[in-house]
Amino acid sequence: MTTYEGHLRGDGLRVAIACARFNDFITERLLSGARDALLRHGVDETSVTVAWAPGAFELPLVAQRLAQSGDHDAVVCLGAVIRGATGHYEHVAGQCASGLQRVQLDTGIPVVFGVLTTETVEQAVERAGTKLGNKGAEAAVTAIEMADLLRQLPKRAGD
Ligand code: INI
Repeated sequence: MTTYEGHLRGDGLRVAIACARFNDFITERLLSGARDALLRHGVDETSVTVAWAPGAFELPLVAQRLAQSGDHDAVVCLGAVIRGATGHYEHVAGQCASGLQRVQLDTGIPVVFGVLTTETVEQAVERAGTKLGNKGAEAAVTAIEMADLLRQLPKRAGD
């Protein structure tokens, strides 16, 4: 039996973070959680790149460029889509999620969905470093696990 499992080994990894500026009182906390988690798991600070997007809707395009560059082993995407604050919540959240999934499948680079989708500002605050942890940190840990897993999995035929 062959088993593959990603481990939380950040040494040698190059990680990009795409962060939405919309609701930045939340996304800055997600970014801080993500950065801390990367460094605590051995990612070198000089190997972390941050790109700011205007909002969650723009994250897929930014993630695509970062993933296509060949300079990063994983892309962590951070944003906060809060229903109370928008009538087009479904469009922004849905297009962001499906766009990011498309980017990871098209590029073969792990793209992690660290975008909060909540009903209220309070729920977003709870997930950005208070009661319910920090989803930015969780996304960073997922990126490390996925990058390590992909290092081990068989390469595509022809690569
Ligand atoms: N962008 C977000 O990241 N979060 C939101 O809650 C949000 N709301 O409320 O509308 C939001 N809108 C902006 C959107 O992401 C785009 O930047 C904008 O539509 C321009 O394309």
